[in-house]
Amino acid sequence: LTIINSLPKSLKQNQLHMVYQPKLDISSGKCSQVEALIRWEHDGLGIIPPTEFIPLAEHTGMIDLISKWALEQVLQQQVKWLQQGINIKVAVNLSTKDLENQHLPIDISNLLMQYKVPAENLMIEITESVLMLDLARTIETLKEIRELGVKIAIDDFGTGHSSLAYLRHLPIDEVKIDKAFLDDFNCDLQANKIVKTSIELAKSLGFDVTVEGVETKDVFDTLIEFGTDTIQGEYFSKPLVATDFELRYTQLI
Ligand code: G
Ligand code: G
Ligand code: MN
Ligand code: NA
Repeated sequence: LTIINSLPKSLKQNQLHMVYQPKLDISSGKCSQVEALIRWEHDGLGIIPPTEFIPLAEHTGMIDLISKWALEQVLQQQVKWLQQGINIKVAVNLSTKDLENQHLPIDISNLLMQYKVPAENLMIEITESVLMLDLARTIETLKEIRELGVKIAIDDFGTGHSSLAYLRHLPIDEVKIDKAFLDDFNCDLQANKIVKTSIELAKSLGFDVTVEGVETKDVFDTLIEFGTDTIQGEYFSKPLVATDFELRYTQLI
């Protein structure tokens, strides 16, 4: 718990930054989206992975601070990119805790106006654990965010307890199939079938599909055959700091 106590100070001292992982649109063969992933370089402790501090932040209520920082960081970056002619959608990971905050839609709306970034350039990623909240209220909150023009993705799909049958009730745009399914992709026919079926079902429900964690050409080729819209993973690009992304982007468009 002590590391999380130093978070406000670390934020002030700019010890947190975002990296951006490009996503490849299969139909255009281009990069039109990136996912923002938070990094904390603590001056005493070195790099603290988000899998360590995000749960602590959720537990202590400090997630509000992180999520607000993350949204502002991404919108500031968008302002710079739009000025450079880089017009892409950026996805931000929010916590299930954020969805419990009834002010979230108005907060997002205010930030979009403050930075003058088009709503469609922003995507929110939430995990399927949002389904454990009050469903009616969650749907209402997601609807309000989506009415702003912001896109919504369900992240890590397949790791929780829900099914696509549940997702059909949610006002979302995209399903991101968890990288865990790719672990034994080639040697495990069952894992392979789950991914294929998930892609087909998600698409038949009208959602875009991203598969994440794609590391090899074999998996990449198979996923294209399965009909995924977008792929994300080290085969295409690892997460990059903003300036590296800018260099890479000119090669990607
Ligand atoms: O980038 P990496 O693989 O280390 O991310 C690990 C986990 O941390 C992922 O589940 C990712 O969704 C989460 N994560 C990364 N950045 C953020 C962020 O800005 N906010 C939240 N809430 N989670 C994040
Ligand atoms: O938000 P989400 O849980 O989807 O977080 C994505 C995580 O996956 C990040 O921590 C990111 O660093 C990681 N990641 C990105 N590309 C790859 C990949 O090709 N393989 C693996 N194993 N992890 C990846
Ligand atoms: Mn994510
Ligand atoms: Na994931």
